[in-house]
Amino acid sequence: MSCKVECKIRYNHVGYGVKFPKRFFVAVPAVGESACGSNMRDYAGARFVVVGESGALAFEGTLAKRGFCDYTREMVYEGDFSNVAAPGKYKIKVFLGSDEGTLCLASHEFSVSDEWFSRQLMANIKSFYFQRSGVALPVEKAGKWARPAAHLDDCIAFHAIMNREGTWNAHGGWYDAGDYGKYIVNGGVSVGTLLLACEMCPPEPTLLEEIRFELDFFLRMQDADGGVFFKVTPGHWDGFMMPVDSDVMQKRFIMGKSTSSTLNFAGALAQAHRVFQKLDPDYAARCLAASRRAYEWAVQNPDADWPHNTEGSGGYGDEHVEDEFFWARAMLYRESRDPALRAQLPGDMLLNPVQPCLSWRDTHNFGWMALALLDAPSGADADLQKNARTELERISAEIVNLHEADAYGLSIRKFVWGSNGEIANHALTLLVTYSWTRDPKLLNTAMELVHFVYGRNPVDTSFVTGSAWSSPMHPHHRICHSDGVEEPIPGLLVGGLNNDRQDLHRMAHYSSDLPGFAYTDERCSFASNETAINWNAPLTAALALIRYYSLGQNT
Ligand code: 9MR
Repeated sequence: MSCKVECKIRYNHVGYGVKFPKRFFVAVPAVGESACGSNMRDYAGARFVVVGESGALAFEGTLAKRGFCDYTREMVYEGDFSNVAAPGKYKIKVFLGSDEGTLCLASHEFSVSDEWFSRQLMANIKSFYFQRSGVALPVEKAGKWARPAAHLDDCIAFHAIMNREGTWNAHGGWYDAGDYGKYIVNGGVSVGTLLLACEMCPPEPTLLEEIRFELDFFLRMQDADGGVFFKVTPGHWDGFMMPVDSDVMQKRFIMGKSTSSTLNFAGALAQAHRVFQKLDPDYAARCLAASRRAYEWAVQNPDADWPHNTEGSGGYGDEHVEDEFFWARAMLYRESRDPALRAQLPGDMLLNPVQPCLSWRDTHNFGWMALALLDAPSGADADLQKNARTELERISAEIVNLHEADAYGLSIRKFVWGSNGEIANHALTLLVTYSWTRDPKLLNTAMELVHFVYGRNPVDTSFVTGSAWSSPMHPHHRICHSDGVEEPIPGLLVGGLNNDRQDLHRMAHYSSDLPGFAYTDERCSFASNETAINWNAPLTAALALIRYYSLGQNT
């Protein structure tokens, strides 16, 4: 017998790590009648079981109340089955009936394993490969998502707003999201986030390849004077067509050269020096020199505006570049120990307080993390590092407190465009702090946040394409909708809950007005169902670090 009211079971649809706490939720709406009893009924103490593949009982327990969720108007209960530690496939069954023993809820099969960290990590890394622009993706690597080279961008004109003759080679790099734009602001935070994972744990070779693909594009985007162009944009927004067809329809242009894009470049390229130093010293030196030239340009041009043009590509307009200056200076200082840069860091720290997370707009934490991860600091640098670590510890404690106070275990308090990226970024902040504190609470909370992304959420969706039975099938992603393949490209994280619903005019069908249900798996829903590299990057980094710190190895 199943439940007539919408009592819902919420769990990670992919799985739980062997050594981690394992919790699922039962959510009971605050309005309406229930076959399991009225809404006022307290389900604390209701029985649940966890069964293995053969149906054998693996665990038996009772629900405990977590609290009321105001963004879904549900009472949320929790079942803890952390004791199930044997790797395998399991299902949860919950008995909510007034008549003891009545089954109301059952989960799909999920795994208890450490293997899924690697599986999802590799899918995430591969999604950056699928975002490659300008090159063919052969069948041997891309399977049914193979496609021919298009958008070569190796000889494109400057957009009319730049009033500049000639052409430029802006070949390569990743498409930003579901659109075909290539942006330095946003490319910077994405590649910087992935570089962070690479400097904190031994990197996957394929991840390094992808990072280098983007960095090569970055290097091409630097002008002769050191400034860095803002973006490569099509003249108009592309329809839902493949890149080869877009090439037939319209031209692409270089647009803008701003302080923000130049500093994104400087920060990311200085960090690239750190990661590639041992692997390819010449390349690393080239990255560092390019970073320095970009930084000098930004110092000379601190108010160079971004192109206020959103016909064909997104804005990524940022009025505050103090945080980008901090990012660039801290990363450059770490690589060069230049005293002139050092002298400005205390001021940067005052001006750019630590944040719960990174975003394309707020890059403060790259500065804080660079200083927290200084190697072998001595004298005044040791104080700098101590200060940075203390601040990151403070913000991490806040994230943990927010997580503990929320019925779904979330540390964010608003659902904005790309909330899944924000959640993954909170996890990343915790994991960076974990790298020196080794406080298990930080690692466990990071994992709890990741559970939301993979299904333990109010909309019962594992937000990464191809990850589970509930994954998005209709992401707002041009290639996914025009490649003739039914399944979307795997490993793409969609934006997720977004209570601002900027796509209502496109007839997106949200199931409820409540913030906690502001997601719809429809192509038109660019506000909740688009994918973007800056959301995928922190999830990739979080998975790599969770795997590394929980298994102490890379497999
Ligand atoms: O992620 C961006 C979000 O923070 C902004 O509010 C939104 C509107 O400016 O733009 C989002 O970024 C989009 C970009 O402008 C164009 N490519 C797709 C990005 C994800 O939707």
